Amino acid sequence: MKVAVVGATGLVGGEILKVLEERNFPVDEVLLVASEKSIGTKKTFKGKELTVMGVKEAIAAKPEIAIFSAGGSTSLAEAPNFAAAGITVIDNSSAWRMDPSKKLVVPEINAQELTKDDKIIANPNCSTIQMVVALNELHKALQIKRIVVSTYQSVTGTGKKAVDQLMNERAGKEGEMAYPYKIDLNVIPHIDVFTENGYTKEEMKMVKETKKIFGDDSVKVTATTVRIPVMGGHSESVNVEFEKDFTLDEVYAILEKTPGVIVVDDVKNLKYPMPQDAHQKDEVLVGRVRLDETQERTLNMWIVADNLRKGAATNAVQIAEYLLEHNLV
Ligand code: 11C
Repeated sequence: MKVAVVGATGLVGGEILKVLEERNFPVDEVLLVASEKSIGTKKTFKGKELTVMGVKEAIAAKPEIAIFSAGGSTSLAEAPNFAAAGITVIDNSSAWRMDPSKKLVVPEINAQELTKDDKIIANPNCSTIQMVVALNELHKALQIKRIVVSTYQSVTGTGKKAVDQLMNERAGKEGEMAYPYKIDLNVIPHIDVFTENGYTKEEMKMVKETKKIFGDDSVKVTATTVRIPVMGGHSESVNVEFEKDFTLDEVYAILEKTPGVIVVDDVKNLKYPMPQDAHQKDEVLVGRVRLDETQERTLNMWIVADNLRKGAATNAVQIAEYLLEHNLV
């Protein structure tokens, strides 16, 4: 099994290599792929030094799977070339997610939709993934009517330039700006570009991707996505209204058996999920679960996950694992 990691020098690319290694993904050869300016750069995988190559060389090497994390325009331009060569692409960008001919996959929820013919598979946005993983079993049992979500997103979601901006500001140093404003000691209610309706693209990703992953257009989602000066993970305050009645005990019982979820909810002992706890974990942490006292059949909850892990690299590697286990590549 040969796997190409396209965008290997980026933050998510680095995380994909770590996750492949940690999960002992059965790979004989990893091809590190990046843009012109990084060709020739060295990186280590399983103690071996590997040299970054360009896309043409990677396609010629015929890996079975290519995990892309190189941005939307590279995915649009290059994923079809890999697919045409018979290579299955798992793409982390937003390029293919809403294409009706492409599957948008969170393995715990809908990997069973995958077939051998899926040559470009979309990995959802990080803030969507952690929310749907936490809510999936509750949705199956109680049918979600409406979700109101506000996010508190780590600078790592933007990439290295944003991490550098935060660290430079903290150290009182000048440097390149990833955001239109200072991020340290600030909060920016703006992630990705603004769209016609006044929402940002990040907010609309949460609305549209949730419906597609659940395969249920009746689920209403409204989102406010916010960047905060944090690393380690994204946090979300989620208010969710269901069709069916429930008790809090039933909700905890469902969450405890939800694949990919760890319940961290013991406020008497000050236990609740935080990005510092989610960092480098593959699971989604859920806590602060309580009834919304202003409305029937409604819950408030707090959902935290490492956006570079389950929000990106881990989810992509889990898709690759599923393909392998089911002989789909
Ligand atoms: C962020 N969610 O935190 C973004 C990063 O559509 O895959 C991922 C963007 C995407 O800024």
